[in-house]
Amino acid sequence: MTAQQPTKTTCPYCGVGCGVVAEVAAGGQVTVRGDADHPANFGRLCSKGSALGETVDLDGRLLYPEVGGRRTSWDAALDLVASRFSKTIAEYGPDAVAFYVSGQLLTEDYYVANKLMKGFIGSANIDTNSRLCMASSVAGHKRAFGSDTVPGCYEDLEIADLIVLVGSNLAWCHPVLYQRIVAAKEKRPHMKIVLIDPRRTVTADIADLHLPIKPDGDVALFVGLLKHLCETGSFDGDFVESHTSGFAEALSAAHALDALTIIERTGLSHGLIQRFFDLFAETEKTVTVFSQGVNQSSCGSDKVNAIINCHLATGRIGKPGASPFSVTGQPNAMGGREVGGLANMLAAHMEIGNPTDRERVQRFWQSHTVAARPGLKAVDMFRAVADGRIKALWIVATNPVVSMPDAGNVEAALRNCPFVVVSDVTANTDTIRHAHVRLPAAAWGEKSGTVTNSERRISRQRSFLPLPGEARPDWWVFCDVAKRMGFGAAFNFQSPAEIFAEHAALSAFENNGTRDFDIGEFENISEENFDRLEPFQWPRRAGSASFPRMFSDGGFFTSDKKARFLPISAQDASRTAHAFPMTLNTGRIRDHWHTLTRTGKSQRLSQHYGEPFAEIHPADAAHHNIRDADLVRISTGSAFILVRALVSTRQQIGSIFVPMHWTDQFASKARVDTLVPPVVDPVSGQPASKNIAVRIERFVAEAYGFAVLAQKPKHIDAEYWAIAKCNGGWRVELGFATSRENWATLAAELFGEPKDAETIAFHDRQGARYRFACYRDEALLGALFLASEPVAVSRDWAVGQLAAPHPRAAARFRLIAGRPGAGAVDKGATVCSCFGVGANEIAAAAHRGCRTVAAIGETLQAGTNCGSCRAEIRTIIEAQNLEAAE
Ligand SMILES: Nc1nc2c(c(=O)[nH]1)N[C@H]1C(S)=C(S)[C@@H](COP(=O)(O)OP(=O)(O)OC[C@H]3O[C@@H](n4cnc5c(=O)[nH]c(N)nc54)[C@H](O)[C@@H]3O)O[C@H]1N2
Ligand SMILES: Nc1nc2c(c(=O)[nH]1)N[C@H]1C(S)=C(S)[C@@H](COP(=O)(O)OP(=O)(O)OC[C@H]3O[C@@H](n4cnc5c(=O)[nH]c(N)nc54)[C@H](O)[C@@H]3O)O[C@H]1N2
Ligand code: SF4
Ligand SMILES: [Mo]
Repeated sequence: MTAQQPTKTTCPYCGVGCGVVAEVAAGGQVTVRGDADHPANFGRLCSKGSALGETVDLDGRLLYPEVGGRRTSWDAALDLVASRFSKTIAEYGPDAVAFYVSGQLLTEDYYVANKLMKGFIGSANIDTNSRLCMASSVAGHKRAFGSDTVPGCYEDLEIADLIVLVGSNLAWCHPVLYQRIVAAKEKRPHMKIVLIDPRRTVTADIADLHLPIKPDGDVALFVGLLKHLCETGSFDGDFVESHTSGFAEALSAAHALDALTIIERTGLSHGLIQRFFDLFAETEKTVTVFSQGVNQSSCGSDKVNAIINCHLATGRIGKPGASPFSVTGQPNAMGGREVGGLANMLAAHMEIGNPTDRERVQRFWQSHTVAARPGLKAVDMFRAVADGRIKALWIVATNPVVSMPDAGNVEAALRNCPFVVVSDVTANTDTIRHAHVRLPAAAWGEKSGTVTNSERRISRQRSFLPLPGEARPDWWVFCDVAKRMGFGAAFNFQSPAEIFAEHAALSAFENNGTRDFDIGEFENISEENFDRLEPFQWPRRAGSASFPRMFSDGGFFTSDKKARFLPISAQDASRTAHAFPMTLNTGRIRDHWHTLTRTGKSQRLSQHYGEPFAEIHPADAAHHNIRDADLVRISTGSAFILVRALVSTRQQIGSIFVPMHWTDQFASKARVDTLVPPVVDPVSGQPASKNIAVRIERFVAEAYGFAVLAQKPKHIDAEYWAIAKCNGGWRVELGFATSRENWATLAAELFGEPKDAETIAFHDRQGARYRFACYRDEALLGALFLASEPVAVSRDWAVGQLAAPHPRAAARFRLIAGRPGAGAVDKGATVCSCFGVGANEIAAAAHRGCRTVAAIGETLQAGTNCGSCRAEIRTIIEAQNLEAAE
């Protein structure tokens, strides 16, 4: 194999949409660096983007089509899919089938899926994981602007004087935008940042003001802000008069909310609220960034409109440094909205409820039918699968058994569904295990097309790896099934470029400025020009330039071109009850992506957090007799999970935070969505994944364990286990309800019974500690540490032993004693995953005098590559400074 020319493409993770340059070395090794020319990141990358090269191997890939768990040909698999869908439609009508797709599809994949369902099958039962992600923002935009338009752009974050982050953990979830803000604030120190989040996240470290709001207190806060803007005369009368309607009604709804109720609903002090209100009122250049703390709520759409109301009142919309800004999660959440991938939308930002739009799209597609009404939104769709209304379901590029609310029932629904097709890149997921037909999809690096990021910028994803096994791109699979269902003429695409051209043509079709989404410039794009396509922002009408911002002079997409204020009243959002007194909040961590199918393959990214956890305030922990590192059982009436306790003052009293990432592939019982009830926002249908009433208790374990293993164990028999990739193998955390007479059987189960291996064991009866280690020649095959307390062995050191040679007996005994030898340093929990630097090393360097993040970088390299850990480094330095001052 010879080295290839570098390929410019786009990161497949978050909605920042960073440009990357991928290189394949002669040995096949992939390296990825930031693309200095891409306007989203100008060369920067975060920890996930930097580790992309580690996630493209074929380990764990689904490479061949399977029916009933057996390998088959594409022909046989697709014939079966097409005939079962056609038969179900013939027998029960088009609404008896459904597609559940994903914001991680490319626009071209998405376009053909939507065209097939809405234009040819004739049902709108296509919904997407964007329902769990962006639906409330879409609903809010449409209610206010008449269209789903994001008015601002990334540059606004650098030129604003005030950035209000609402329900966004930008430092971890949109790290390159966070880095851009940090850099801008260093240049313009007067820039202020306000964070509104119940938790004091790492993002709080750059905030001038943190409002630890009560769960779902945001509506009250922003309705209160509107009232304040009015009372202090801080609104833009001209803008309101010329470009909006409904101001008076919105104000009168706001006036119904008195100051005491705002304090009660937000849980914030009068002083904090006033500081925020004054700052907002006096700062013209204000950007309000919002994300899942806003969207994923039973009042998510109202939160969005309460925020937009304040921007409309002040005329701060689509102006340099002044806009409301919904940041999208997935790499192509926006592209999915553009092709109409949600059940209540039609292609190219047209309306499924509008007969003229429906007729226009049908004419353009030259189809015999078009869905006449909106289809089922995700939660209702899985309900319909459960009660048998949907009899054939095709799931593409999403893992709903993990990520949907009511995940236990979602899984049961799939188990009972007569026909489930799953297209995925991964052979084992919690969802694919229920598929009758498994279709191997081409992964990032192998597929080609476009994605749209949070600032409406469309960029190319380009392939640089060959298609492995028999994997095929998703667009090809949809088109092939459409052909087999008899719709060949409309799906005769030979390449993503042809699909993109049709999508562009539809966006411009009879548009004439009536619809926001128009990329008519590209309706005749050639293969060659598609290959060369540079990132650009929409709209891009034929013959005209892009608009970086929209609506600064009105021109909304409502019938009278005016934006709508929405009258909003704030309800009490508390959900806790006597039996379930704690609020469960869920979300993301820095180095993992969703259901771990990709970041779980990287040992670097699995170091930051190696197991599922619950963050608990010390007061709640004490109340429930839970100590740091204990196991904790979190339950609702019908389900429970088991995770590690992390006691932390970042959490507010009464709330706990659990990440969404862990699946049955990586832990015994940590699918947090089994606890999330199917409660949705009534307007958007988006689930409320951040405010769930639960009970917590200490899981009384008689024994705890920790193991490092060169090979992944096939089966683990423990009430609690969590497995993560590490350098040289796997690490496993264990918890047992009851201790065992004979732990040797567990060791045999974990290590297998390798031939020619030498096992040494150690049993300390007094301390109730057992240790096993297993060697072949000088290599450690595995080590197991058990104790009656959470195992206090340095994880980092133990993992390091997998790669180290063990020639001498003394070192072997030191290992089972669980103690680094003299001179061996315990690095502590990994903070910088790019260079593998641990918390203890940073603390020691800070103690020795490195008192800035830059100084730590010079000494240890930590924080000098992607910079995602810089906020955590700062926290460690500050803790050292405090210690020094005491
Ligand atoms: N590392 C990483 N980055 C990612 C992803 C990932 O999996 N991993 N996923 C991507 C995707 S798809 C998405 S959608 C984005 C999500 O990006 P974010 O929305 O930033 O991430 P979350 O952690 O889901 O939630 C954000 C914050 O909302 C807060 N919150 C909870 N309830 C409330 C509330 O009532 N009010 C307010 N104001 N805040 C509240 C939570 O405490 C949390 O800190 O991240 C994207 N980026
Ligand atoms: N409790 C709780 N639940 C949540 C959230 C939360 O904050 N809290 N967040 C919600 C949000 S915002 C989101 S976006 C969802 C995300 O949840 P999911 O979409 O379920 O998560 P992913 O792990 O990204 O799943 C993507 C799947 O597609 C596969 N895949 C990757 N690339 C391709 C491809 O090119 N083609 C095909 N066919 N398959 C591919 C991957 O292997 C993986 O199985 O979770 C939602 N669920
Ligand atoms: S911020 Fe990180 S995850 Fe998001 S697109 Fe950029 S490199 Fe990828
Ligand atoms: Mo998302």
